[in-house]
Amino acid sequence: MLATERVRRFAEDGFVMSDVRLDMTVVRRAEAESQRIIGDQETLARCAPEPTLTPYGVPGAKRMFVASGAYNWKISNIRVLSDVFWAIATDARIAEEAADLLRAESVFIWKDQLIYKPPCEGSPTGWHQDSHYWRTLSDHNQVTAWIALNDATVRSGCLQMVPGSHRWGNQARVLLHRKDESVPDECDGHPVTVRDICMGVGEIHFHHGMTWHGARGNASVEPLGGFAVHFLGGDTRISPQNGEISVDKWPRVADHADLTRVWPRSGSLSFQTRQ
Ligand SMILES: O=C(O)CCC(=O)C(=O)O
Ligand code: NI
Repeated sequence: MLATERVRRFAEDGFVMSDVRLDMTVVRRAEAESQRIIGDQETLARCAPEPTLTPYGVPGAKRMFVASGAYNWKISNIRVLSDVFWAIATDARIAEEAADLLRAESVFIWKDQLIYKPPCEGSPTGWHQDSHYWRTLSDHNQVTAWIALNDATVRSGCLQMVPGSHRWGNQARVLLHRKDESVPDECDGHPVTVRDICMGVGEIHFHHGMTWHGARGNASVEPLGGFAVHFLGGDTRISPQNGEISVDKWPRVADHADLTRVWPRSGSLSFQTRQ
């Protein structure tokens, strides 16, 4: 897809497929790394218990029991635990596409996370907007690249997106208080439709920080791994502390020493805080 066509579709729908597809050798290595880390008590002991709240490059791990006795896993910032994931998260081809979509001069990694759903009963992911959780950021111009480490189908736990929903503002109030896994039929006069995003192994899909999305559960006989990298532009500002009100005085992402710049590229990117 031409860059202009990708940007146009992203602006309209709030999501779009990437032209990049990872090599099978890289995907297989990432899968093996997922299994290694999930099974390594020593590494897990160094992870914070609540992944969504971890700052910058701090790894976090959370497991959620499913009825079969297996676990759904979320490992955040797995790139600092694994050079295989580091290489994928900083892949220049993905970063360049993210720069187009963010319309940003420079692109940084905000967070990453591995989502792992065991076979047969891996639980669904509820409807949400990623940027709603990132309250210390001055804007909602973020983009997530979701990379399929296995075939992601309706049966195995593919992503689901609501086209156009990135333009409807923060609807966390609507999304997070629903009793079931459904979305409302309409939102402020906009009809709500749901699209399943079926992907082959190694394929990459982008969604905007405000796009309504969730994911199906895994009812297939294989595990489902997804690696999500959340990107933001260098001009976004980060609040140094909760309650700070002077956005102008907040440091720009580009001035933060702790965040890894992935675009534009200058030389090689070394590990930031490899643990
Ligand atoms: O893969 C999933 O279950 C959810 C992924 C997600 O919410 C994201 O990548 O932002
Ligand atoms: Ni999400």
